[in-house]
Amino acid sequence: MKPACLRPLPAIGMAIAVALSASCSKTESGAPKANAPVATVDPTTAGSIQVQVSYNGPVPTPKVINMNGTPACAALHPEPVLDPRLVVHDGRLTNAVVYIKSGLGDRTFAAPTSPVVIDQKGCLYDPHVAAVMIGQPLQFRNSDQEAHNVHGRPKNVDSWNFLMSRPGSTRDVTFDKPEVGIPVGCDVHPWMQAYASAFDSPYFAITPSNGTVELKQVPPGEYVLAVWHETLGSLVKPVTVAPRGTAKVDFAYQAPQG
Ligand SMILES: [Cu+2]
Repeated sequence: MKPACLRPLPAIGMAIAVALSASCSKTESGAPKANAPVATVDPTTAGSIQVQVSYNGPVPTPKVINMNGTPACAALHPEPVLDPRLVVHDGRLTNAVVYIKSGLGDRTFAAPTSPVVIDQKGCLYDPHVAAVMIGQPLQFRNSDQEAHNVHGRPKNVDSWNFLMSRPGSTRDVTFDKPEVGIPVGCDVHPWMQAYASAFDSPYFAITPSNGTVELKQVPPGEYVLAVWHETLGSLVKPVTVAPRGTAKVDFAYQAPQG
């Protein structure tokens, strides 16, 4: 564990800490297996995994987010904004993170250089759930006039916390280890919550409203596939990808009892 690169400010009227060092704009860089050769996937044998994530049971009526504590935020939303923590359409779950949990062995994969963006817009995170590869920038953008701080609270990688007060500003975070479901929040506006994940392979996807994703260009092999959701937790299943084959995996979460 590298030392945290962020230093708390003395109390300035709100319980936030702000990164003081420019070097902290990227918390970490580089992959832990940087010396290992990057895997090449043979396109003539690669297969795919089609995944459907379902939610069985009654879906609670989403709550309306109350922004009245910050009138400037509330004024941006003439229509009610619904809590995004459990979104189900026709029994399919949105914002579930599907990924290969194990089975890739020692393969290492090159990370895309293009960032994945989480925008702060209307005092909300867009998207609510995002994922990158290790070494790929996760870019926070502030499209609001309102100042936000971005506070990541991971378990394994270094935490981060910085203030974004300038409209249009961006700031990148990168990861040197995988971690799933890192809570990200704004301490100024407590309803602002997002989740970030970092993976050491490109085999991950976040379910859209139809609850269905496809992991492509997967080498033939036996894997453990996992899905994570912020309120429902994790499920795992084994899956075998045959050469040029398409494996299908259905995950089904059950509605919590009571
Ligand atoms: Cu905020």
